[in-house]
Amino acid sequence: MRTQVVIVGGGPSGLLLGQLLHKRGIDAVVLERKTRDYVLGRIRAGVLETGLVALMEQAGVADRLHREGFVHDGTQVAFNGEMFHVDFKKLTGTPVIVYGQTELTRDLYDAREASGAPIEFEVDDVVIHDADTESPYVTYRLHGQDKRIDCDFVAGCDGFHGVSRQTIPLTVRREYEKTYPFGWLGVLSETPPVHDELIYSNSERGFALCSMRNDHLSRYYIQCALSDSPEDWTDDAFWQELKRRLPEAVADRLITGPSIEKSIAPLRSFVTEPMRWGRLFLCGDAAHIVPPTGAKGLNTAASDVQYLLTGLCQWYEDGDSDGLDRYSEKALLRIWKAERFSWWFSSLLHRYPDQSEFDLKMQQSDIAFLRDNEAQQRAFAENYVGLPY
Ligand code: RFL
Ligand code: PHB
Repeated sequence: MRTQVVIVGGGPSGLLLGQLLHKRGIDAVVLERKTRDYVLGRIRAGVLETGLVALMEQAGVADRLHREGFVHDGTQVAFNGEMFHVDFKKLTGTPVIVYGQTELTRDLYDAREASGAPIEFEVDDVVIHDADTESPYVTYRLHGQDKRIDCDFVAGCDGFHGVSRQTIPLTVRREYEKTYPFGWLGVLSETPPVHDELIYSNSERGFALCSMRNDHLSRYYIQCALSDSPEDWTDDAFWQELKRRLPEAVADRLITGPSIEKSIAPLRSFVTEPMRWGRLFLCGDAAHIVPPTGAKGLNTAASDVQYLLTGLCQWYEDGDSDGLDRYSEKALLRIWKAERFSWWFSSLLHRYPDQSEFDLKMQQSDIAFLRDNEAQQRAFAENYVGLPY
């Protein structure tokens, strides 16, 4: 088989790229290791920048997002039992949209299915060959059969644990990583959200986040030890701990209920450079990871997709390689800024095991500065709603 672009990974990056290419008349085959239901069972991101929303519009898959997504004009930050508001709309003119990654991925799967564009699920042993030549190809196994696709380009959209990044030789690849000494315990519950905006809370017992998916579905997180497992936490223990980490007035309003999902995610900052090797281009979590504190993971994947789409369209439509040649440089410039923001916002809100009294004072005054200084709030808001592409 032959196609123009093989997309390894059918998560949000791969599906969005596939749909945008399809709209521009460029053929792609998506290869996904898991089943559709498995991918849709992963509860992840909830906050979309308007840049990602614009790409969903361009892909023709934004109708439900506009109908069901919540427009958030700001966010709440809590510390010392108080809470303050950062007004994104006033400071930047731009809101964010709260719409689950699960739903966005479902919309993209439905669109791919409706368009008849090829996607193979449950593929094994994907290997990318000759990426540093003009004739790359990809081999894999599907239901026990060996398959091969020849192509012009390979998009590595297979997440942090995928094969694409590993295809780039270690002599070329440079990796930057920071791990954090805690995780996030997340709970999804069929209860109304406690507030109409997200609440990011710094408390002496550790970080907490109140988020949502819709009017009757809430998503809450608390900082936990890396050694914890979800089974260690009964629903009761989770709700009690969450309440202790929120201002009293908020805790009193919190409606609790049985969890319908409970999981722990470690926090990591990670970037690989370059994001291109020959005709292989890395996109999304395959190339970089941020701690979820600034809600940047899915949104940085989207800017990669935009830069790669532009490069591929220039190549196919004008025979110009400039966009592809500059892909890695352009993508990384934006990625590192999102890495900085996510790292800073994480350091503002969590308790670290080795934090001294001095460190705590610094953290408290950093938050107070954000509360009291409009320039700082604007810088925060610009980062949160998404820096320009
Ligand atoms: P994904 O979603 O990991 O998808 C990669 C896909 O590739 C498949 N795959 C393979 N397929 C074929 N062959 C192989 N060898 C393969 N290896 C892997 C996988 O099965 C999978 O389907 O990466 P992608 O598409 O780059 O998307 C990235 C986002 O999923 C991620 O950045 C976000 O979820 C991060 N994130 C958040 N991002 C936001 O922008 N806003 C948020 O509010 C937000 N909250 C979060 C988050 C991530 C979290 N966790 C659990 C990591 C909250 C959490 C808790
Ligand atoms: C979520 O709703 O899952 C969510 C929201 C904001 C974040 C991280 C996760 O910063």
